[in-house]
Amino acid sequence: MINKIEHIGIAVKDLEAANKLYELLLGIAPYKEEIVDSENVKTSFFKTGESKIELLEGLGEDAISKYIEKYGEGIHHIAFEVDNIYEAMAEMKENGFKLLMDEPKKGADNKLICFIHPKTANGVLVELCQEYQEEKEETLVEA
Ligand code: CMX
Repeated sequence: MINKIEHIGIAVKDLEAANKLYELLLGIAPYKEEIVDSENVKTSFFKTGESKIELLEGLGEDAISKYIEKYGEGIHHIAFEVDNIYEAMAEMKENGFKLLMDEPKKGADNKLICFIHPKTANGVLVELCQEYQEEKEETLVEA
């Protein structure tokens, strides 16, 4: 059901400063920076081998800012990759996990995502994610 840990999400106060730090730590630059409008966060992604790190800065009235206010900077969530998020959500629900949404939504880095409440996962915010490619509209070109 779960393929692997897809990424670890880290809440940071200042994304640009954290990018520089992680560039030094990992010896690589982020492969992507992205604003996720639906979550009101700014993110960057690093890939080292099989593993990914997502840095997240809140843009105001968002989950990351709230988290940092309470706990300070640090590990915010662990994301697990699944092949079929709808099946995974149904199975998790059946097994007693509280899902934070009824339908998956589009997250950063071309993913369909759903979160599991940390109180039902030993205090860890869990993200389920499935690779998602936006279907490109075909442009019909008259011959
Ligand atoms: N990890 C562990 N515990 C967390 C947590 C986290 N990341 N965030 C909040 N909590 C704790 C709260 O401190 C609170 O603990 P106490 O009851 O002991 O005080 C508890 O979980 C539940 O808190 P809540 O009042 O029910 O909910 P909050 O308003 O604190 O929101 C959460 C928590 C997880 C429901 C909310 O942050 C959420 O919906 N998260 C999903 C969306 C998200 O995190 N988006 C940002 C990332 C987007 C991305 O990856 O692109």
